[in-house]
Amino acid sequence: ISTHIKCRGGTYPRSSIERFPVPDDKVSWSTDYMDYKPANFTSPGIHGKPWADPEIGDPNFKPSWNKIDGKVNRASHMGTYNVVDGYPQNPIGRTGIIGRGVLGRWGPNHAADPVVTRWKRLNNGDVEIDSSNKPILQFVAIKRGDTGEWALPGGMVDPGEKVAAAAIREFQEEAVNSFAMSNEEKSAWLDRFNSLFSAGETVYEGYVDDWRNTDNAWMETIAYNFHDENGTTVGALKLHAGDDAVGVRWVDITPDIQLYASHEGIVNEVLKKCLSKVNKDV
Ligand code: RP5
Ligand code: MG
Ligand code: MG
Repeated sequence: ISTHIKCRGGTYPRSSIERFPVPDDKVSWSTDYMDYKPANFTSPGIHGKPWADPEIGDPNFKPSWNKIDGKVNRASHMGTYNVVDGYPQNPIGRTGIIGRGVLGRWGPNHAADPVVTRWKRLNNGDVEIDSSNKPILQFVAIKRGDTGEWALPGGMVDPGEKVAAAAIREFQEEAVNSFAMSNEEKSAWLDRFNSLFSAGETVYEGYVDDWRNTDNAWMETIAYNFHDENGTTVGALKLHAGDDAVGVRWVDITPDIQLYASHEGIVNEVLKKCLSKVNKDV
């Protein structure tokens, strides 16, 4: 990903702040943009939240940029980012807005995304084939409460949490509503799918073109594929939307699929990977 589109132009969501226009050729920080006058916006709602940083300049806030800072990972998957006058700089470029917007962390905000997949099957159990003779891959998508878009059931990594564990926890919360389960039920559920989750493969790590990004705060993720080849484990589950998800279902991965942020790129990578394994096995 060498540019961003969804976090440029228009009104910053859940605010009345207009992003300063950034044409394609002015995204890069290495290109001069003399007239660039981005609005400064940090949502009042994040102040004092346990998951949010203090303001830059607060005497009690001494962040270590570009590294693991206590329990908070302030390193980027995109390499070393610049810190200009105390403010981390978006590694992709300008977004038309400075401040943190609705994001809690200055610099990278780390998320984890589970891509849970199975082959689409006919009633007789055979794998369904598309018009170009390829098996159809499906993944678990949730409908986001904030934008109404279909998305991976991902979420933020908690301080100190392992990223893969965050991906599995978010899947439980958003796609099977683990909030309705007791702690015993939750760990029994994890044990039941242990072999699937421990065989997860990393399919993407890096920047996410998320509408919340600003010049000083942005989303990054690690996406894992948990693939149920026979459709008998997670593939046979009953799904229940939970937390901030307002819907959940199995969605066919097609090349023209449209999803939240950079998620279509991620699921298309998973499709490529799963199809290449099928070809090897034949
Ligand atoms: C996206 O936002 C990530 O890829 C992840 O899916 C999600 C995390 O944010 P929340 O779902 O917690 O809002 O950028
Ligand atoms: Mg969540
Ligand atoms: Mg989420």
